[in-house]
Amino acid sequence: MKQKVFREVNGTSAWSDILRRMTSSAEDLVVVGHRRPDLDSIAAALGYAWLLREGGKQATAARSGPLDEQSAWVLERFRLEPPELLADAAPSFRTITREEPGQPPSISLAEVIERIASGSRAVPIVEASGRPLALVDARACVHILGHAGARAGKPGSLDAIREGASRASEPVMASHDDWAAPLVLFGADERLSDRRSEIVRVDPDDFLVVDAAGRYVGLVSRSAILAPPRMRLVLVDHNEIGQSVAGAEQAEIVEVLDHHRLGNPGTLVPIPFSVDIVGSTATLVEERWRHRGWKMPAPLAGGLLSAVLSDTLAFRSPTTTSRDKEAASRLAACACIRDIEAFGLEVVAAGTGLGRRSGQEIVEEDFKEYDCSAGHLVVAQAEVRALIEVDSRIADLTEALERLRANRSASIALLLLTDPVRGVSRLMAIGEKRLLSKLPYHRASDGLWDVGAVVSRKTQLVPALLSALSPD
Ligand SMILES: [Mn+2]
Repeated sequence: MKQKVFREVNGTSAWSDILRRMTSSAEDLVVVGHRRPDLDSIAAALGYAWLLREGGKQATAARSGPLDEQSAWVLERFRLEPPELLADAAPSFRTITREEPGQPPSISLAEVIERIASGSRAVPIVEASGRPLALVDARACVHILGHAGARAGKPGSLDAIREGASRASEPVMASHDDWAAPLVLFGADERLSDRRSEIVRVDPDDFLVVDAAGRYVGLVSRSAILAPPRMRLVLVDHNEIGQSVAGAEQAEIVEVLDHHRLGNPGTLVPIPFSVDIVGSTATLVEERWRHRGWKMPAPLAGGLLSAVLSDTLAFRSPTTTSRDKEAASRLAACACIRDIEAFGLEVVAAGTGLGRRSGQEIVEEDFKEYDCSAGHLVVAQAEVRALIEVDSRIADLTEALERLRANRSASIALLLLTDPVRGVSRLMAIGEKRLLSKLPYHRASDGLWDVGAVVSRKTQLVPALLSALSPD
């Protein structure tokens, strides 16, 4: 993996600033592709976020996982910055934290009251090390006054308040044990939904937020915890929540631009929703640019061209449409790529192959699940540099596929091993014998099925499987 274009910024200041901004304004959009992103998800997110920004919107491209080798190669080839890594789209405490300067343990009750009188809702008391000790709000101040003066009379009487006030220059922490409630601390990167129930049982309206090392970060209010602003997601190259970034179910889906089967969640309000039968989402992004009549930046055109070529296996996949080819030729002209065919093979060859990845990484990188009357199917796909690469990996891939089948409680699990350059595949399958015997392909001596020129799981393998396994 090329470190140069591999920027993990989630959780650090740059991305957390973006995160906070993204959830603070109704205008901010996050454009994100599917989990285990491929080049189409990466390029479509960049290209569509760019288009939205050209149109005057605030949009940030994100990715829901690490860059694969092909995407890293393409981004470097065209000097494109990768989308930001978005690990979780659910609202976290960080997204609603407000700044309130921490005060030293020596601060007096009088100084705390002065801060509250001038607008602070609560005053955090923080050690020099950053560890928070207490949060003093108006309710606590009144309690301290009444308690301090209780010896001079009934709490709340004039005598008691005068006596309490005479001690207001003492450090507020001196009487800490008398007034402090148990300290509730929230981690900046914790999901609100994981800890929301804890505030039901306690009184305060404000709470302390700490970082992973336990250092004070800021305050959150009860009202923000109960009704947080939600991240506004534009989904590209997928529409199913199950394939989306973690926490997407807690975000607001504001638009979908995709070329896959439908499996979308309902929305409360109508949203722009575009799913079209083309070979890549990058094609749809190019068409949007063209319809606006805007000139696309050359590096972006290069990235989108690569995505069209990657998803269509350089036009060899049966999912390829004339619209993909037309979009590719316009993108190639813009990116100054003269020989699309040759460049397409370069892009496809930049894919990983099996390489040094473990069997488990290979089978789990890209699998989809299907239900039919014969049972539950899990169908993984991996690209190889050449089919011969498979020979030395049959044992560990079989073992990994068996584990995947057990984990997903599937009747059978299949792994389509595709050589995209030559346009051929071999199929590995394990599971219930009654189903394996129905596979519509010839089984070779190595135990794998020879599926010939099948390269598309979506349009070739799965339809053939489903009709063979459950003929009705
Ligand atoms: Mn795609």
